[in-house]
Amino acid sequence: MDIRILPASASAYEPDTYSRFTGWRNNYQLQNHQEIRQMDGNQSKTPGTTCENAQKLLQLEHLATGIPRTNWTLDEVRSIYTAPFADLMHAAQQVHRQNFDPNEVQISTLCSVKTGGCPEDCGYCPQSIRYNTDVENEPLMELDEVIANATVAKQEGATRFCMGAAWRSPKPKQMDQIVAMVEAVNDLGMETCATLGMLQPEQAQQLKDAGLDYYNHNLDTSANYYKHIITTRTYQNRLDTLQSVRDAGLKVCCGGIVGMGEEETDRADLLHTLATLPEHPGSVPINQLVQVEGTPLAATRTFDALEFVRMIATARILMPRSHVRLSAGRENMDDSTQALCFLAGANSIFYGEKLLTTGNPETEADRQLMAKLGINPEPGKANESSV
Ligand code: SAM
Ligand code: DTB
Ligand code: SF4
Repeated sequence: MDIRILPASASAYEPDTYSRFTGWRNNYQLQNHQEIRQMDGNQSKTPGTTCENAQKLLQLEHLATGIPRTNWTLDEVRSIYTAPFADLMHAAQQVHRQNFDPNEVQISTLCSVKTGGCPEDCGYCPQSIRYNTDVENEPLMELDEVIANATVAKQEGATRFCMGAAWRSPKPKQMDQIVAMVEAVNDLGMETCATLGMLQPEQAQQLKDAGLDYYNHNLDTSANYYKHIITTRTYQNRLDTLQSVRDAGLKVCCGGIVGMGEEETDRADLLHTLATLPEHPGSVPINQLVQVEGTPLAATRTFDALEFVRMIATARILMPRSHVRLSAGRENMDDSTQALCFLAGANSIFYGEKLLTTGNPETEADRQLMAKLGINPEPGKANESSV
């Protein structure tokens, strides 16, 4: 039986192809069963496989090409996110293998170079001055201490060092100090990443000139849900910073957080926004909320592990050449969940026993997990061939 279901003229990218799909969880139900009827009649059904199943699979494979595109429709994102789990995983793995070695994971280590006392009101964050958490405010870290931390991180196997500061945005003097840190970490042969809050175009340029590789600035959640999480800066502020970062020629690291009480539609919206930026972010961190006592989101309902895996798999399909980072929240995930995330296409982690202020799995536990899964660290720029 010939199961070419889409008419030859129908491209995966034409909205018409998808307007026939309805609903959210029922997104695969055809409004028009014409093609199914054409295929039906028990001519040559594979045992256990209905024509409708074949339709679903073809639909997903049509979307999961492994070739980057930035014109995804929200319906497409939703239909990927809500696909039957096995189909979603299969498609994500195909895309992953097309673009990456599936047994390699990029290793980043975080360092909080300026901790606590932040004036912003991000509802998830233990570093906001507005919430009563155990985080102690600290001044900007001395350059020597940053170099010492980066040296240890490198010895432990990290190839990227990410410096985080609890700022709304950096001031000129602080920029000079950060520039010195970036230059010093670069000299160690590590990739550098910084996350310092909002940036003006000239600040992004200054970081680029210092040799910074990546700038992390997350969208955090959907544009709609955002107002429930942060009021002191807008979604547009975040998009503007990302624009400045891109314009300066820095690589973008941008993702979000799940488990903040948002709906499934918000997660799809966030992924849609990320995947339709003018360029896909080079790194896409998917964080699971780390609930910290004293923050407004401390008692949010527990997030379902398989939803997290869906998030990773959908990000992998939508942004096939980006590193998708299984980011904060690993301490609360068992080995099986993490393994599923790697199968779904996650290929980056934060390594080291601390994130910025909260815990991360012990390095020995991570080593054992990677050994059990046969995962190797992705070589960093120090190991790149100069030929
Ligand atoms: N202050 C800068 C900013 O917000 O842009 C940089 C540091 S901030 C801590 C970086 C990111 O960490 C946030 O955008 C958020 O996505 C993530 N983050 C912070 N607290 C978190 C938590 N409790 N759980 C998960 N992710 C968190
Ligand atoms: C990202 O997406 N997650 C990291 C990094 N980028 C800066 C931060 C996670 C922070 C978790 C809470 C904490 O440790 O303070
Ligand atoms: Fe400040 Fe960043 Fe925390 Fe928001 S996420 S409160 S901006 S440190």
